[in-house]
Order: sequence, then structure tokens, then C-alpha cells
Amino acid sequence: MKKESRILCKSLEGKIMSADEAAALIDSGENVGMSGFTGSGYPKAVPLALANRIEKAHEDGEKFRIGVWTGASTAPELDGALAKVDGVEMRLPYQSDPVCRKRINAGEMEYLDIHLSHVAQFVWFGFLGKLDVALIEVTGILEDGRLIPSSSVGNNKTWLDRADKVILEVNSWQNPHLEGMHDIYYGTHLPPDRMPIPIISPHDRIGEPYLRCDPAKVIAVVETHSPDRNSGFSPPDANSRLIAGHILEFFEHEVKKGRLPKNLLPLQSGVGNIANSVMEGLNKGPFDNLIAYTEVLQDGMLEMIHSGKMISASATAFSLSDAALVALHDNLDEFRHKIILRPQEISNHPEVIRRLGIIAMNGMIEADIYGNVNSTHVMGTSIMNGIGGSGDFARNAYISIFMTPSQAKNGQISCIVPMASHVDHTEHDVQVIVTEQGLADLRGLSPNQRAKVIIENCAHPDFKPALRDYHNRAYKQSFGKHTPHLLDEALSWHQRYLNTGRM
Ligand code: 0RQ
Repeated sequence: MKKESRILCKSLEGKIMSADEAAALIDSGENVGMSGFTGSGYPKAVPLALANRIEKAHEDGEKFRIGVWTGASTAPELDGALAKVDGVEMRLPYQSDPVCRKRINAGEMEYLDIHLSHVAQFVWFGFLGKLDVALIEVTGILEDGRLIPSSSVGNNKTWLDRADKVILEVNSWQNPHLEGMHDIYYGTHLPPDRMPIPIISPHDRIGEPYLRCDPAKVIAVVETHSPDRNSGFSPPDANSRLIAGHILEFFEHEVKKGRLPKNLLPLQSGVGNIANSVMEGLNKGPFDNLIAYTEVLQDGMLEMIHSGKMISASATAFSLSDAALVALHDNLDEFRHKIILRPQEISNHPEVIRRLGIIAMNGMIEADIYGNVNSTHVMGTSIMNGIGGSGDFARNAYISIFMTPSQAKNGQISCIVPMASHVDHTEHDVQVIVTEQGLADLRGLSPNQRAKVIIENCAHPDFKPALRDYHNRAYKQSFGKHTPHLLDEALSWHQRYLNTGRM
């Protein structure tokens, strides 16, 4: 498809305009549902133009802020640019931008950190207020106004359905051969009329390859030619390799015990270097015919599909390095039949995750000795990114695994602590914890049994004595012995190390 042939809908030809003109159609106070998920498929021109407009308005003493709703994290041209000019009143549901993070933690920007599977239904329920504008990147527009989605789907279907005004960015950088890879399901209804989601196997297609869009709602079409923000992965370091090794060994053990089939169960893998290393480990490991039912497709999974280790992957977005992107584009005809991109309300659907029996593997900031996991807040108060889809998967998985190096900040902080300073995943949703030190299988264990296994198998040797000491004293002195704690001491753990100069 040539650049000029990507807008085939005649009635939209008159709506083609510059990013500045499109940005002028967004008013202060509006909630804008933008495309974008882990650096792919986000609008690349209008948010920048809007940031310029907001900056000028602020220089003129006029307040101009909008609500920014997305699929998940985006890029400096969107989150970074709007946060820099203090243009965001409320951000939801997930971000990972340093400028955004700074503003949120300084109390200058509101941030609603919610489960990714909740977003679409909360918008339909009316829980989040009115959605005014949908600003969506697409690969192309068909004659009848339907849209060829881009490199992520996220919440685009919901934004297009619910917003009064639609602005489309048609990005000719996106590969036209993405057409046919997406599966947009239009069968979700509101309670009490909901029906089961008819996905029986992870690779079932249940919808349509295009996003429906009423051309009458489209107020602007902007043509762009800009790359996605691709994520570079560092080659697996020693810790990631060890973590991957422990997980592979655990899988082999589970297969031997008959608790997992030989090709495992559908895999979900979180974002980041460790998750990517686990995928690399699986690519070299003994398991064949693997399947993914996940949220984000990273390099490691793409390699497994290419090598034949993995037969199919269902996700809502790509998050690839430059090299992997080239491989994707070079082999898109092969990948299109093996990869399905779905709306995030389906990729992260609790009912489907529970039924398919997903193996969930996610990163974390810290876990406490009883297995409560903090995925989001450093020292309990500063947001890192957000819960993303980790809760959707962890709560409903067949086995929920959380992984982290045992220490952060060059060994100054233990990632195993007496009491998690913020809890995203309770002890009830965490079956396995892994660090480079080892793996703690928490299934069937009481809190005190869990504490022993987590400390002995996962904590770094430098921190083991203090953790054992805490648990022993808590067991003796605590009012209740079921989950013993010394409440005054537990949450001052980090502070204690700060005072002794270890942090
Ligand atoms: O900070 O970059 O300033 O050095 O946290 O830590 O070790 O690089 O690990 O990239 O795997 O991220 C939980 C953040 C882990 C991620 C989290 C500091 C550390 C570093 C990153 P620096 P690492 P990762 C589906 C799944 C929630 C969303 C999710 C995440 C930075 O996995 O956002 O799971 N998860 N989604 O130094 C202080 C500690 C720390 C710490 C780490 N104990 N104390 N700082 N750090 N542990 C995908 C989506 O939902 C889109």
C-alpha cells in the first residue's frame, strides 16, 4: 500500500489536516482516549502539537489541561511532552515515562492506576466520567471508514465507540501487512446481559480484523510517518539468567509431577529485561509447541515463534527492539498467521485467563516474607509505573510467578522485606517467588512456612540474618502467631537501612 492510498474513505478526504489544526480541536478540560501500549501504536504528531498549544496557553496565563487515557505506557512524544508542559490533569491507566513519574510523585498530576482489564468496562459503566475525544493511530482507513489497526490495540475499540469526536493519525511507517493480524471482538455487552467470551483456545479468532468507526464522528485525519518507540533490551545479565534457570527447572519439575503438560500451559510474560530473558531461556529449553496468551509481545517471544518453539501468541501490543522489529517486518506474512492482537479487555480478560490456565510471570519491586507483592511503589509512596496487567493475570492464573533480583540499587536495598510497603498482589494471588538466589514455591504453605521458604530461598545472603531475626522475634512477640509482625518495626525496615547508611 502506498502512502497516499492509505485513506480510502472518500468522505474523510476533506478532514485531512495538519497536527496543529487537529490539536486546535481539543479543548481544555476534555478527556482524550489515546491509542498506545508499551511504546507501540501511539499517536505521534497531535499530542506534540497539543503540548505546544498548551505551553502557549500557559504562557498567556490560561489554564489548559486534559485527561489522558491510554492503553498503557506510550512515549516521550505523548506522555513526556504533555507532562513537560504540565498539560495533564488526570492520567490513566499505566505509564512509565520519567517526566510523568516525576510530576505524579511531586503531587502535580493525578494518576489513576487501575487493572488494564478494568478500563474499557469502567468507561462503559460511566465510572470514569465522559470520554470526549478519541485520538487513535491507525495503519490505514478502508473505503467504508473501518480502520486497519496499528501495532497495538489497547482500548482503541472503546475509545472509538464512546468518544463524541474522533481524530485519526494514519501512520504510513506502520507496515501495511499488519492488516489481518488483529481480532477486534464486538460481543462484549454490559451486565446483566453479558455472555461468555468464546475463546476456547488461545489462538481462536472471535472478532473482526478491523476497528469500526463512524465516519460522521471523525473531525480530523492527520498523516504521519514516524516510528514506534522501540524498547532496547540489554543482553541477559547473570541475575536474569539465574532467574530464568530457576523458572525452567521449576517447569521441568511440574511436568514430571504431572501438574503441567509437556508443552506447558499458555504463557503470560510481563515487561522488562528479566521477562525477556525467561523467554530466551525457554527458547533454548526442552519445551516445544509453546503458546502465549499474554499482554505484550517482546523480542523473546518473537524469536520463539520464529524458531518454531512457540506455535502462536495472543497479545494486545508489540514491545520490540529495533532488531526484532526488522525481523517482524521481514517475516510479517509468517507472523500474521501466528500472532493475534486483541483489545486489552480480551487479552487480559479474567474469565479467559482462568479458563485457559495461564502461567503468569511478572516483575516486582519487592515481596514480603509472607508473599505479598509490591509491583508499583518504591518505599510505599513513589509510583514507579503502575500495576498494568499484572493483577489481571496473577489473580486468575493457573500459577502466578513473581520475579526480581534479590537486591536493588547496587545491593543497598533488599527486595525481600518484612512487610511490603505497598501491596498490589496479596499473598493469596502469589504462588511462586523467584530471585537469582532461588525459587520459593508457596503453594500449600501457611504464612510462617512461607516466610521460612522465602527467606531461605530468595533473600540475598547479606539480608538473610536480619530477615530471620525479624521473623523469629515477630513470632515470639507478636499478638497473633498466624502472620506474625512487629508493626512499628516492619515498615521502618527501609528507614533502618537508610539510617545505618546502607541505602
Ligand atoms: O530503577 O531504573 O532507576 O535503576 O525499579 O527495576 O530491576 O530494572 O526491573 O524492569 O523488571 O521492572 C516492577 C518496575 C520491575 C516492572 C517493575 C528499581 C530499580 C530500577 C526497575 P532504576 P528492574 P524491571 C504486564 C505486566 C508492573 C506492571 C506489570 C513493572 C527499577 O515489572 O512496572 O507487571 N511491573 N505489568 O532499581 C527501590 C526496590 C526496587 C527498586 C526495583 N525494592 N526498591 N527500587 N527497583 N526494585 C505488562 C503491562 O502491564 C504493560
